[in-house]
Amino acid sequence: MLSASMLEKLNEQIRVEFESSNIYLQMSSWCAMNNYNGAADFLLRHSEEERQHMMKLFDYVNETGAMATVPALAQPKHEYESLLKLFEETLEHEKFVTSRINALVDSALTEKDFSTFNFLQWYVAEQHEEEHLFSDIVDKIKLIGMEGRGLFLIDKEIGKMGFEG
Ligand code: OFO
Repeated sequence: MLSASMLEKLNEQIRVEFESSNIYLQMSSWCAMNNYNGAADFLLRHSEEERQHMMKLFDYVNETGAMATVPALAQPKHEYESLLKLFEETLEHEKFVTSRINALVDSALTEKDFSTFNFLQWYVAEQHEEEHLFSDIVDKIKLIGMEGRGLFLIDKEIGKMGFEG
């Protein structure tokens, strides 16, 4: 059984994952409009992954007998200076999500809520993967550069990334 404070925190994390899904969906749209079709596909897939992260939390909360709540969501920003800036923002966003997961793990441990602590380990591993993935993309864009053919190649490369989830 979840404590009232743990329920509130898990519902808040549901909102964070839901917003992540929408942020990446909006980014995908910006990429499609700017003809970065590889990045658009990648971000669309990632948006779906974030929805799955949200649903995993949603199911967990409901399985405990408490009620997961569907949150109100802020509209994501929809203007980006460049593909590099956009992916730098994804990396910053994932670091923010990691800090939220870490705070949740800390609360679960403090409360001796070992079931939630155990459940959250999946997210700890996932955040490690995601920070690595986005940091890799930012490094690749910087390395290949955004001039002419470089931009075409990096977009193609991004389109192939992250399929393993
Ligand atoms: Fe991209 O992170 Fe969810 O958890």
